[in-house]
Amino acid sequence: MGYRVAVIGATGNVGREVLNILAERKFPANEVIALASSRSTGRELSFGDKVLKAKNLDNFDFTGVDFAIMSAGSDISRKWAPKLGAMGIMVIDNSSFWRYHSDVPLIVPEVNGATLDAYMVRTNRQNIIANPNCSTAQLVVALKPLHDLAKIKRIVVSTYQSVSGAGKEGVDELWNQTKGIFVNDSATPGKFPKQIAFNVIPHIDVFMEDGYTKEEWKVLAETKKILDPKIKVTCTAVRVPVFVGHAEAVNIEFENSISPDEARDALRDAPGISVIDKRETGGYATPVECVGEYDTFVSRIREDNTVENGLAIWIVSDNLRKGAALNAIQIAETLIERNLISKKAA
Ligand code: 11C
Repeated sequence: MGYRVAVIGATGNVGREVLNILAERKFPANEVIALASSRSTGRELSFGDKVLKAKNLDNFDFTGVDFAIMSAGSDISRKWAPKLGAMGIMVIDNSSFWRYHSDVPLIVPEVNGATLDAYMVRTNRQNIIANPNCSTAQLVVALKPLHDLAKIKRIVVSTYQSVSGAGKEGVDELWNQTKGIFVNDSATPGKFPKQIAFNVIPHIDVFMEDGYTKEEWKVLAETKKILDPKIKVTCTAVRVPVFVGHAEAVNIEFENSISPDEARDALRDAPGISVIDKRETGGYATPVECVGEYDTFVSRIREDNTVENGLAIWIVSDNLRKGAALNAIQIAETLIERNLISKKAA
């Protein structure tokens, strides 16, 4: 007998990846239920070699459900997560709504999965676990082994984020603008503030008072919450005309000395990381090669000699997988592995 898993927002980019990955990893589920808004009810979705029909979230009876994996945006998470959590369902939430609440854990299993033990023995827990923003997830996976080795003081991050981070509308807009320019030289912005085809846009999410964008602030706030609040973080987040896969150029300043070789060895030994770093033409990872992969790829590991103990690295990962769906499922797997959840239907 396995777990009952409700996938909320199952028809979106991330929800469909959640279904794919649950099937691929043979998650121990005896039932997976695809839930969506009334507008998408009845839509057929692939789940391994089966097809699931999306059910209406508003009418669904959650009795007996063990996990709710939510990827339906902040408004739905704000409304539903506390109700489901109060029913004893473990809610794993992909939206940003709960991430910054001090009593909600923000988890990347390879980095801080062990903190779930303390959370799950707390009597006042809300049963809500937050999944980070895609650009943070891959960043902290790569930083963790380096922080353990030489203590990170400061990072400067520049992101190169694919359009799938902005949902299906973002993917459609890049496709339509690319075709439009090829056919008759027209590209109408809609989802993105400027033309995205054959362009890059230094603006993701809303602007904040200090001139940074919310996406840049998320990288800062989430890195501190997941990895270490003492690390200083500055970020420039940029949208690029790539369908799937976020890349990041990161300059890291350490407290202690660390060579590129030491960093490479530590990264090779760390979970969830593939090092591709040949220092030759093509000897590095790019977004198209990481689509559909679980790992975070680290390349271009070299000294940054503008600071005392500095390294520069390049990080690439599938933003719909490690950045969202995969990480959420790994959180559920971590709860099971650490004996932190029992099946309701068992
Ligand atoms: C993007 N990183 O690429 C965003 C998408 O806070 O979960 C994810 C937003 C979030 O546009």
